[in-house]
Amino acid sequence: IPRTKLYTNVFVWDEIERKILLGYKKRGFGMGLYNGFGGKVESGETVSEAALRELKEESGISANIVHCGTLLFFAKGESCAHLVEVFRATSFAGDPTESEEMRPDWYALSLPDSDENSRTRKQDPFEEAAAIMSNDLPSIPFDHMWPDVPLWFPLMLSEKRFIGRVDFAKFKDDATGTLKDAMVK
Ligand code: 6U4
Ligand code: NA
Ligand code: NA
Repeated sequence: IPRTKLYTNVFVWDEIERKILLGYKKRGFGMGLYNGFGGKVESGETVSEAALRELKEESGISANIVHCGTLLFFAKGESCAHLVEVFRATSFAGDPTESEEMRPDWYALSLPDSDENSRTRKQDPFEEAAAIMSNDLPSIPFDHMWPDVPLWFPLMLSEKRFIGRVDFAKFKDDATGTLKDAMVK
């Protein structure tokens, strides 16, 4: 069993207004990508405490959260794996505020493009209504997120629990890295 670093990642979305809060990462690991809010779990805190602390530090938002998935990341030649615990907010308070690390903004809630998603989207009246209601918001920038995101994002949005392993050819600080292989259930 490899050594692992433990991280959190929290997604806040609004079912009524069909929008989701993402942060543009300004520095460090994943710089230049959009993501939920999170970071390393520090000693002496629980994973949920870390999730709430990072969410607050990076976005200014307080929330009630539930755990929705676990992702284990490996990269070739790295001695350390990354374990990311993913949470979603069931309610939240506060105004999104830019921090040194993240620039938060709302995006129109949508699914990543896949043949299956675009087929169901056309038939889904809620998606159509959402497109109209969130007209003035940009859509989720999946092309500028970690490449594993489209694999589990639909499960998170439909409130299914997920667990997955993702293998990268390389972890990169400032780019998406190369996805070698991925499996999310
Ligand atoms: P410092 O700079 O030490 O304060 P910290 O905020 O503790 O950093 P950071 O920002 O490096 O930690 O945490 C990385 C964030 O990126 C966590 O929220 C987990 C997330 N993350 C890393 N790899 C990911 C991936 N492949 N897919 C994903 N999220 C990932 O969705
Ligand atoms: Na962080
Ligand atoms: Na942080």
